[in-house]
Amino acid sequence: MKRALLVSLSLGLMSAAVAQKVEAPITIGVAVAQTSNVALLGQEQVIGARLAEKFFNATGGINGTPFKLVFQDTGGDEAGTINAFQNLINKDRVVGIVGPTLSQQAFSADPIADRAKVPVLGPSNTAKGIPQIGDFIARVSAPVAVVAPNAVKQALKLDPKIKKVAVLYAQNDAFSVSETGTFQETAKAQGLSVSTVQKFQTTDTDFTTQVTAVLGADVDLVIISGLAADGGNLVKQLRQLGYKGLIIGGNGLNTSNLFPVCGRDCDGILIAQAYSPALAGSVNQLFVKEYRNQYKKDPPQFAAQAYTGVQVMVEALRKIDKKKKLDTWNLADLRVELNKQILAGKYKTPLGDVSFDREGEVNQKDFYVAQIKMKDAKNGTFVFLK
Ligand code: 1QQ
Repeated sequence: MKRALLVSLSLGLMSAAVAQKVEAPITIGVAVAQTSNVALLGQEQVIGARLAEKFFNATGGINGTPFKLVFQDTGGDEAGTINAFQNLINKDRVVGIVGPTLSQQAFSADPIADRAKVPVLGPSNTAKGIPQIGDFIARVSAPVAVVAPNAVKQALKLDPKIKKVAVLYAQNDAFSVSETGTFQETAKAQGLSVSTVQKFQTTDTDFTTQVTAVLGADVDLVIISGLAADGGNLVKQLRQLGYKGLIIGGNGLNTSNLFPVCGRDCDGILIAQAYSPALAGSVNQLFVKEYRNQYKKDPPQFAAQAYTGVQVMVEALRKIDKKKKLDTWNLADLRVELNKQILAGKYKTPLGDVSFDREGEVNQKDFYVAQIKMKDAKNGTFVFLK
């Protein structure tokens, strides 16, 4: 009697242990800016990632096992990003990381994940050189070299008489430096003359010096590579001091969180897009429907890209799990396998069909340009022109 009880007790304990092993949670890390000025961009990424978590768990998780996202706030700088990555890698023991928000942050934190052999998918890192950081670094955010030129071409379509351009960029931000390079090359390739190049810092709030130089150069197009807070204030000061021509904003201004910064002066800004809510196909249209239900507007690019980042990780995990049940207890091997599978796969995402080259650069087909249309001082929309 006693012995039978002991046997069944220990059997029970064993099966509990086995059950626990099978149910070890699958966690994917998300390291984006949830605080600081960079959260103007990062907030949209949190929303996109959460929508993906909800949708892909509702459609079976990893072949029947739910997964969980673990968020670590990077803040706006490099130190916060390194800290967030270290927590995700060592404490939360995630299989892979979607993040960070800025290329500036990626250049300092991605090497840590690469050395730890943890796959990273950049959801919004568009500077030249990101996938080349290491074997474990890939991105779903198309680079400035393929996205930014579309805005210049669109500006010339709207106003074929444009001849002289002023270019401004944040010199303390890796993405802005990379993007302005592309903008300047494109302008010259299109036969425009770059009359003045002005620098600023992402922490600047007063742009009088730069705006004075722009006005003095008598240009008919201004191109800005910065982030949302500085970029928005720069636009506002350009308009307040009398600049009347077209303005192109780079990817750092690509959010409706810009609207409260430049208000009515945001009106007319052209911004190239790596995402369109109008893209046909059920994957995007389901995403759009879910986003509209919750937020009563169209999803923005940064939400779509973060959604795609989570989706790629989930679909790669599903593939691995189909071949052989996921072993989250052997995390080091799983991370390596996940990295291989991410790069090998093809994905139908809100961005369209996505795959990767050997270095982890995203292959994506369609790009667009939108123009900001303000309704009043706080509310506006992105109107797609292309
Ligand atoms: C980068 C970017 C940012 C402006 C996106 C949030 O493209 O840092 O690469």
